[in-house]
Amino acid sequence: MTNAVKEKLKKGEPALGALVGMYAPDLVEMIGYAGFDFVLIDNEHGAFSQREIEQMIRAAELAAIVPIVRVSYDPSDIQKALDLGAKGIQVPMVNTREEAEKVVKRAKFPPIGQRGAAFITRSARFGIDGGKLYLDAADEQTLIIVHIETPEAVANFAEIVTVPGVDAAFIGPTDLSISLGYKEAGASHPEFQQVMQRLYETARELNVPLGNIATSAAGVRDELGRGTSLVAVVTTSVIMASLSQVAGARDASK
Ligand code: 3PY
Repeated sequence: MTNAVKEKLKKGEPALGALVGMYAPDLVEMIGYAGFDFVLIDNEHGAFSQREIEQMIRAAELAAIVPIVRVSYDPSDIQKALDLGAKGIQVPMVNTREEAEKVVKRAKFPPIGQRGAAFITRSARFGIDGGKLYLDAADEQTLIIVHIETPEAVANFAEIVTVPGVDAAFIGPTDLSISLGYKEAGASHPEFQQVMQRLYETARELNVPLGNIATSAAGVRDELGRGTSLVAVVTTSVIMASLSQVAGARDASK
């Protein structure tokens, strides 16, 4: 059991993923065949049943990409996502070191954490090998990503990202720009970009991989250019831009 995204981050290589907030296993397969490294199944803003998350994870495995679940705020969601076979979790609104420590505790088995163990889960291959292989490998292979999206999280950034077990921090530019008061200009506001710049510098100094979203190929190039380690393309934005462009062809031909 390996986690190709975690391996890339360890080697200092960026990983490219796609954020999907709707139940669409076919789309997950397409993302894999298109060459992405991971799918970020967004159960913070998307509406999935646990069974649907399981099917999205299965599709990711089929297409050989790493399934990461952005869980909801409910703590039991971390356990459920990992038991269903997620190879990583992204936890929204982590604002303090204590919250980051709680996330690690929920995601790792004793003695490191308090994740409940069962040998019969899908992630443990339903106990076919006694589940032991999974228990041995899971803590090592599970990717733990904390979401930085409030002023409080920015103030506590260094303390949050240095919690042992946290593998990466992910910026939420929409939430962060709104909560910092840049609702109108959004993430493009120059002062917001300065905040981002400082987060990038601190992450570099601490050698912590940073993630961010992108909504286009140009956005992906920009993110990779500034050293973003985990780039998640928002599939809804890409699909809507593409649909709008195609629909626009009708108006252009009038
Ligand atoms: C945000 O931009 O706030 C997000 O949550 C996207 O990851």
